Amino acid sequence: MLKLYNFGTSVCSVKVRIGMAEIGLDYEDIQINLQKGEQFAPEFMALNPSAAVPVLIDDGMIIVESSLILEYLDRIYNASNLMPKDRAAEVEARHWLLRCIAIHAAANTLTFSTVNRSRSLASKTPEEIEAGIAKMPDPVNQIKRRDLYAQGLKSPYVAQALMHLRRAFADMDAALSKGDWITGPDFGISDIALVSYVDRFERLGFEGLWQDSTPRVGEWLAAMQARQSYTDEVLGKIDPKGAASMRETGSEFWPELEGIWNAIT
Ligand SMILES: N[C@@H](CCC(=O)N[C@@H](CS)C(=O)NCC(=O)O)C(=O)O
Repeated sequence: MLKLYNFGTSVCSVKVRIGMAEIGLDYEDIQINLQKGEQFAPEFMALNPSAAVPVLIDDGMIIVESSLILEYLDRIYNASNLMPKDRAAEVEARHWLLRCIAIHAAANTLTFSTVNRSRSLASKTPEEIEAGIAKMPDPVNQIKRRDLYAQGLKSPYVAQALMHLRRAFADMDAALSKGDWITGPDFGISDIALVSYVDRFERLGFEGLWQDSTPRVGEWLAAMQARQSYTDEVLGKIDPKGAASMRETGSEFWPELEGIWNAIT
C-alpha cells in the first residue's frame, strides 16, 4: 500500500492528499507533526534530508516534492488522466507544477511573517525560537526564517513573495478567462497543484490579494472548495478552532499587507 508521510495543515501535504482523493487512491496516513518538530527525527530525515513533508513511499521507492508526487501518482495510477492531452496545455500544466515551488515559498513567507510569527513570539522565548530555527537543515532557510521573525511584513522576503503572487494570480486569471479550469475546459493536475496554496491565503484572511484585480481566482477557489476531495482532505482534517484563530490573527495583518501589495506591480 502507498504510504504518505504528511501533516494535516501543511499546504504541500494537502495538495497531495487532494490529488489522491481525486484519483481515488487509498494510502497509509503517517502523520509527521511539524509543530512538534517530528520532521527533524533522524528516521524521518533518512527519508527526506530536507526535513519536509510530504514524502510518498511506493513499493519501497521514496518520492519527495509534492508536484513530483502528484505527477507520479497520476501517471502510474491514473493513466495520466489529470494531465492535459493538448501539447500546449501540457506545457502549461508542467510549468504550473514547477511554479508551485515559488508559490509555496510565498505561502510559507506570508504564514511565518504574520500568524506564525505572532504565535511564536507570544509563546516562546527567543532562545526557544532560535533552537527551532537551528534545526532547519538548509542554512538559507534559517536566514529567511530569522528575518521573517525579526521583521515580519517588513522583510524583503515578503516583497519577493508578493511579486511571485502578482504574476501567478494574473496568469491564473488570464487562464481562467479561457475555461473553467486552469489549463482549459477540463479539471486537471494544475487545479489540484494550486488549490492548497490559494486556500492558505484565504485562510490567513488575505483574499484581498485577488478579489479586485483577478476575481476569477476567487471563483475558481470556490469551485475547488465545493469538490468532495476538499471536504474530505481539508475540512475533514483541519481543526476548526485553529482555522478560526488563523483567520482572526491573519486578518489583523491585512491592512499593512495590502499597502505592500499595492506597491508591487
Ligand atoms: N517543495 C517542497 C516543499 C516541502 C515543504 O517545505 N513542506 C513543508 C510543509 S508545507 C514542511 O514540511 N516544512 C518543514 C518545517 O516546517 O519545518 C514540496 O512541494 O514538497
